[in-house]
Amino acid sequence: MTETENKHDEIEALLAENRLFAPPTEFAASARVNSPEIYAEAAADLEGFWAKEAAQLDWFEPWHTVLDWQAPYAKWFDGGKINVSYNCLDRHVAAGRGDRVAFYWEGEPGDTRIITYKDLLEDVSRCANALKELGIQRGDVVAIYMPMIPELAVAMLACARIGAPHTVVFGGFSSASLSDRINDAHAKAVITADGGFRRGAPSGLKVNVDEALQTTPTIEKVLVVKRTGQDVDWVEGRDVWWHDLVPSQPADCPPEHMESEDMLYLLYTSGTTAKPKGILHTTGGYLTGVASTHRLVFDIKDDDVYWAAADIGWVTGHSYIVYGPLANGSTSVLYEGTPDYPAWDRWWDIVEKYKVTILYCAPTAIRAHMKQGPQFAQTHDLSSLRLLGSVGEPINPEAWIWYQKYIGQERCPVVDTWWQTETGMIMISPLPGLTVTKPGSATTPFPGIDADIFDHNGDPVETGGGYLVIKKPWPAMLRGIYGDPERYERTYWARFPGNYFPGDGARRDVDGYYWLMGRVDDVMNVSGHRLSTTEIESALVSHPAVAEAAVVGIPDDLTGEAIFSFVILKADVDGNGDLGAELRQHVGKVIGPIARPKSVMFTPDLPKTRSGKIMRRLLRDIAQNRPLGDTTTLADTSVVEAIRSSSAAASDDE
Ligand code: 7RM
Repeated sequence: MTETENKHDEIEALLAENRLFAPPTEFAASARVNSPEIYAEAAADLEGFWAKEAAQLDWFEPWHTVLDWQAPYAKWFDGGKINVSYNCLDRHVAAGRGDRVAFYWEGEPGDTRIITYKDLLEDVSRCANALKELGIQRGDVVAIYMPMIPELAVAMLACARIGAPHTVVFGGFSSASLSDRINDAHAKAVITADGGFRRGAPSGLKVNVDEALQTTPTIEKVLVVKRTGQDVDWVEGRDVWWHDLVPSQPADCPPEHMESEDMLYLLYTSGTTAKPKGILHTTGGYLTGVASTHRLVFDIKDDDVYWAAADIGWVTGHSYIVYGPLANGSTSVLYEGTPDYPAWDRWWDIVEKYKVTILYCAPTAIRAHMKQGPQFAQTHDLSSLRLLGSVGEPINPEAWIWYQKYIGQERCPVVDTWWQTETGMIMISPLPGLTVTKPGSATTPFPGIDADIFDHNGDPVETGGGYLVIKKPWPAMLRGIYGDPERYERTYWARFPGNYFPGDGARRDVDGYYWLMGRVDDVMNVSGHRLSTTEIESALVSHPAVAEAAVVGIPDDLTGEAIFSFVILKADVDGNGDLGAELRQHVGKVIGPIARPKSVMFTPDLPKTRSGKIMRRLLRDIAQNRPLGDTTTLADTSVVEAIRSSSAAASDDE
């Protein structure tokens, strides 16, 4: 029996990927984890496992209870007192590692700064003192709306130092999104900049803050970094220049002794409805989870130069640019700009220049590089790289292979890491010295993570497709949706009571590997078959002409729903002739006739969030010629018009 035959309501698994990649012998030999006992040990004593991980941090006072679980509310390391900024900075300096580089920062225009742990501790302490002078106290929420400059990390750590939860809002979001988030969080101050650089041009941030603050009664102060030098409006008594206030502060600020369960930050995710959810993360468990996963998934060693090419305004930046790497005393690259400025080799230039050893990025970026072709990477020395990571979406097998071949030069393991804003930390991922990887699979749950796949009744699916669930609490899990416990319980815990439901579909293969299949809200129902977006998109991307693809279901008289596909071709391919028909055939051949798209539309671009997630909701609107719904989290609003004016869809005429 195949994996799909016993299903009536779950998600069908169609794509078969048989390539296997064992960890290179040399890599495995010196890896932090190269034997499998860690999984059994963690499973046998989950609390003991996480307590051991937590003990690698410095606590002012020990916890009395590892885990207090009153579903769906967890307390980790209750009674413990800890400070995140102390763990990320002071303890490394105290251990004689103050001269280690924390960040090699590179601005988009090419300006650079090298920041050691000692520098960072002093900058953070000054900023913390400045915040206090502005009236910010322990428990006050601070909104941060900044470009990718070192002051962004400094601001987050300064908040953590004085116990003021932060909420970072993407620099790309509109003033309306900013004011919504400020109001929901009752933020008391904003830290921002005059503007930031994007593709060579300064783009304003302060101007959006001014606009947002028309409707935010709780904001008292605005601290402004000068980055671009552009003109800004100024409100006396409210607005303060960073350079006037921060550098003159004392470089010493004692860290607050926080409760393990005190709030560290809120991060808003848009979800399916318009009102964003304030995902609440706390202190001791979160830091334990991100430090542990960062160390083990990325096999972090002292001489690594680690680069998460992501935005700090995304949870990936919180956990794996700021908190995880700094807790581990790592040396990181921090880059302000886009991968294509001034040319498509910018990333590879950075890898060569700083001798980056570990690169972590999103499939959307990999596919964008794939679209341009490997020649940009081939003109640079990438021999320093030893490990590659992926995050944010399912990575299509072809993109995985391209990444492994052209960037990893067939030498580097690839870790495809599944997790969410809500999980705070990586949940499903290979351990690079141990796991035999399969392109397109996030492989198996991290030690101490009890994941499963359920059918619609909540019964486990041994092999085949269904709903991904997490059955036991983990230390970096969200503690709620800020101000809305009812929504927290309904969104994550009502579908399978007692189990966390992340909203993703997944399938498990005969080896127990997990294959993420996209959001269950995007599942299409074609003639009674429930099909995931991921597999059909991967089938399209496996055609040599295709760089990227997105599919959505649209109503169809005959089949209930029909598959409508949007396809971005590789840079050197011409989409004329019968390519649309050929692509439909191709999908039919690779995964079966039921999955063959009814329509193929060639498009120059796709609507995405800033972290690269395709906004299929908008694609459904476009496919059906409807007016667009909410577009506030769209990274680039011109994309939709570009798609609408592109070539008419090639349609199935059968
Ligand atoms: C880290 C992040 C979360 C959603 C999640 C998935 C998708 C993320 C992967 C993935 C397949 C992956 N946080 N997702 N990583 N799907 N494989 N490796 O992205 O809150 O912004 O998004 O992203 O659908 O639920 S997030």
